[in-house]
Amino acid sequence: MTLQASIDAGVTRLDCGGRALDLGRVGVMGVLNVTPDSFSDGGLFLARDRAVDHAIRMVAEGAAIIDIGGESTRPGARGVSVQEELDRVIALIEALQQAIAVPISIDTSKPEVMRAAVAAGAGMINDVRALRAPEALQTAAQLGVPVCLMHMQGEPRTMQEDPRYVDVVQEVKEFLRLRSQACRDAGIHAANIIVDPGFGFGKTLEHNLELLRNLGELATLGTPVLVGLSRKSMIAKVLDLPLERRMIASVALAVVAVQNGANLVRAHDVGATCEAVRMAEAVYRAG
Ligand code: 8Y7
Repeated sequence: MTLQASIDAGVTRLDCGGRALDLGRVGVMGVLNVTPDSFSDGGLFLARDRAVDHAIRMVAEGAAIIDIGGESTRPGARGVSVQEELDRVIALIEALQQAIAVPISIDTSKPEVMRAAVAAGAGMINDVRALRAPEALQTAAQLGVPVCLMHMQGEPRTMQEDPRYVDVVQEVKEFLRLRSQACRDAGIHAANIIVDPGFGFGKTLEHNLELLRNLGELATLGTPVLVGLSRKSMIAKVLDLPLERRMIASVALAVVAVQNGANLVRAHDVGATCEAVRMAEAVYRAG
């Protein structure tokens, strides 16, 4: 059965470590930020409480899954150690697992973090490096949870310096096809693979716009498509707006993504994104 056929039949439900993620409708993935500075002082518990409260609010606003990550992948960012990443996310996942009922996704590229996060209650691996780190593929296969494979050209520290493609849509699609194949070869169930073009990860504004315009090409891979457009600098490049004023444009981009076939939308402003996504779905996925 093709993805669209199973969605139409209402049987596309991912098992995220015992929690269901229903892909029969477009899901919003709420971004839970882990602020590193708050963990280096006595504010540790306060920060954790605030993060849990924020996750509870995002779920109330309609989030289908919460994504939590301890490594900054912003352009220019340097890597963090395994221990640092574990310190930032594991106790928070344990607390979240009690506080919310939707699946929790762990945004990491490190096998050690994947293992500890799934043991703590995470039910999906969201890897901006598409399981290319040593042992990441085998670890994800062993853990048996769904994986999101994202395309990135280069590494966060340098990826925005001079991104180049001959044909960005075909190159991203081919990368995702090959990584999906590698996952299946490693024993990851085909139904547990999600792909993501990685907006802003080694891409110019033109690359990002072309990918969004042609998102339907990725949907032909037969795998659910996740997109992350929320508050990204491509908005600043068009509108020259600071981070805190990018919600309306983010929501507009989410609508375009749904129009072009996205199944999951990663967003900071969950309530607004859910309303827009539901409305776009009513128009484009009728019947
Ligand atoms: C994405 C992401 C980020 C994205 C997926 C930001 C962790 C940068 N962006 N994961 N992560 N897709 N799958 O601006 O686009 O949120 S971090």
